Amino acid sequence: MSLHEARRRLAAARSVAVLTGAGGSAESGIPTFRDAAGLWKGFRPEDVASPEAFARDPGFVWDWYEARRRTVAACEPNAGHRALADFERRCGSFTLITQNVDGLHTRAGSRRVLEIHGSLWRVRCTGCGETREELRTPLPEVPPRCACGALLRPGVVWFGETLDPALLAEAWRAAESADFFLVAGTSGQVQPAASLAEAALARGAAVVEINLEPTPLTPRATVALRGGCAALLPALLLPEAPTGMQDIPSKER
Ligand code: BJW
Ligand code: ZN
Repeated sequence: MSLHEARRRLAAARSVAVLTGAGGSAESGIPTFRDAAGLWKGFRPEDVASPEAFARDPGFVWDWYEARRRTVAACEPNAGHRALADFERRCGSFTLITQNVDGLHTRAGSRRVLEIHGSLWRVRCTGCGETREELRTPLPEVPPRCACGALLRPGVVWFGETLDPALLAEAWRAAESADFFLVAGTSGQVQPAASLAEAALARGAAVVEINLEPTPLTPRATVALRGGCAALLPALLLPEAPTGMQDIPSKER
């Protein structure tokens, strides 16, 4: 019933924006951050993903990123990533905003992806500031160094760091002009990403959430679909919803 309602709202939308989080890649085999068996198990996030942690022990931080790069390199995009890529090709006005740094949306065929938390596959020099792609894993040396001699760091956004202003501005524009805003696989605990859905709600957009669990957004979502992204993104976005998907437990406003 609610999947039906979400599809009806989507069919009526002129401008669509999507925000994805770690839950979107969970079914590809990539651990999330805050679930019980998540990436942070045994660590406080700030102890690994922060400029202070890197300044204290760049080798430790790089070991963690290298382990993640290896995991991601061995994983494939799932049916949810593919459904988003397919939808982009059919939708006139579409923006995909992701908090994920794994690159799986692009590997699935999405053309324009706003990677607001950066990418595991980019490095940036802490000395000269040069940014480049780095696809090799394992890296020849850990921690890696730039030709200028300074340490390279992962091209991601850590706690306490600002997001790329141009990317963030584009994400805000998309959220504020969307009449359908989809939030998939994110706990909504990290700012400013979590506020994008609030902005869309404030502008009167239909906000549809896909998640295994309730989040702070759930009570205010127009439709909250409870389930995994790999099944629900195709069920929502593909032209023909697979049969048997009409009974997804959900909450409708
Ligand atoms: C499934 C599923 C399946 C599972 N299907 N669903 C205002 C108030 C308070 C604090 C702040 C504030 N503004 C800024 C801050 C500070 C901070 C922040 O937000 N802290 C909060 C934790 C309180 N934000 C920042 O520092 C940001 N910078 C900033 O705002 O700059 C200005 C500023 C600076 C300082 C002070 C004030 C302002 C930067 C944030 C950068 C976040 N970086 C990370 C690491 C990136 C690099 C890396 O990957 O290593 O980004 S942290 C981590 O969290 C990562 C993720 O992108 C991000 C979000 O996580 P996500 O995707 O939601 O994952 P989970 O695990 O939390 O949730 C998974 C969800 O999926 C769950 O709900 C599951 O149920 C679900 N799920 N399987 C569907 N199959
Ligand atoms: Zn350099």
